[in-house]
Amino acid sequence: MFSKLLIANRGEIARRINAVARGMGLATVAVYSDADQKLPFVREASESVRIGPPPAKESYLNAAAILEAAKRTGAEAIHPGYGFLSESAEFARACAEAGLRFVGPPPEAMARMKDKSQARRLVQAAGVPVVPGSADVLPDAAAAVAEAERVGYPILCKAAGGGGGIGMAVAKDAAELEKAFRQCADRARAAFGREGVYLERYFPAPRHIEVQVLGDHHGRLIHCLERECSIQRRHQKVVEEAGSPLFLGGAHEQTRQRMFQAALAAARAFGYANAGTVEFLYSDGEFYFIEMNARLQVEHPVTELTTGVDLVGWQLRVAAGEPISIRQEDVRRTGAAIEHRIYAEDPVKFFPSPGTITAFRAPSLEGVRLDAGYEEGSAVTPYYDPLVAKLIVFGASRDQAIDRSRAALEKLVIEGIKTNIPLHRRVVSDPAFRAGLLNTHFLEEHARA
Ligand code: MV4
Repeated sequence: MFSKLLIANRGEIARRINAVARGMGLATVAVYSDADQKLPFVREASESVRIGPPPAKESYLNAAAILEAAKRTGAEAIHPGYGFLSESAEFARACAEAGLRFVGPPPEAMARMKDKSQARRLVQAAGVPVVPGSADVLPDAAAAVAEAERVGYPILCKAAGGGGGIGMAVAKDAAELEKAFRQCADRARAAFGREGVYLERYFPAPRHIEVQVLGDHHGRLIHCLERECSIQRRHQKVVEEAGSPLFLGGAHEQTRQRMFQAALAAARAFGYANAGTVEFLYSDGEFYFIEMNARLQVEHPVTELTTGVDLVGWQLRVAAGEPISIRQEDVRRTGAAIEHRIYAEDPVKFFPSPGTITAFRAPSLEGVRLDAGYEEGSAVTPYYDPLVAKLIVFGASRDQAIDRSRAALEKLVIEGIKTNIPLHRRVVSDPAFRAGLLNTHFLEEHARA
């Protein structure tokens, strides 16, 4: 194991990685922008290095400054967290060239996943079910219309350079597809500098279910069961659970097992190692691969709490070259866990709501944990993701987890900024949520103010 880890991230995930690393006896280096100097993640690390002004491009995305900080402090490994440089194959390569361990998959695997159309082809060839769609990106709107005749409407145009829903455009017929194709290409060019667009049959109200995988550099690969992340707004997840309520009481067990096998096959096709997530859509009894994420996910704690697998700890051990010693048959779920993402946003208009947190009181309740990037007196600035905290709740059953969530959300106090806590209170009081009747449009139909 290496002895000093640089954490190339901020907020709650930097604190979480720091806590795990320190617990394993490692020294840690925090890097921070001028906007974050007073945040707890900076203070809690063994040492800290300023990397630049507030804009992410000049700080948390500034690979040169981060590598320089690693060199100066003698760090031997870099954990990128999520977002920022976590899915950059170039950064992973630059780490290797600088003699540093990148805590993540091999750069080659990251490169294979980056183009979402190429990723589709690759996993399909490995026998993984994908959404019916085009085999490749299409040269123009006319080619898209021709291809759509084969695939069938409604059609969803997706940006190959993207992922996470950026640039997607729906079309119900050929006339709409002409427009949707151009719109998607334009958005892709603006967001990623590449305009490749591919087609998929559009599912109007799918569930989003994902499978956690964990591989090492010795050919071992396991999955750590599923999470359901259907409750989202504009591609921002809001509530995540382990396991999926779809599978409560042993329902659809064969489908679930096939999904796990598909996730392993996809990860193998990419040559994956370290922690990753394979995303599926589920609709009418069938599941379909949509993309794989080459990083630790925001919602990983619900998997840790229900399987007992220390994902961050294993990320570090795998990066140090250790083999995974967990056997697949020993990965079993106990209980249920729910994560509520608390965002600094206006609960009605959903605008970001920066400001200073004047009161921050976490509930002290059985099975309840708050992973926060901020504390009382902290400034939430407009430069980064509006996530201020994750309320993570464990219960022996899903019903108990929901009851605990309700109690915790009643007690949770964050003042000085607007947050979406009221939205979470409505979600956990909604009969459809209790019944596990989820899809990606849940918030348009339920838990309304
Ligand atoms: C879809 C879809 C319906 N049909 N693909 C959005 C994020 C990206 N990872 C894939 N996404 C979707 N792909 C087909 N063919 C609906 C979504 C989608 C979605 C997926 C997961 C979680 C939330 C979502 C919200 C809206 C749309």
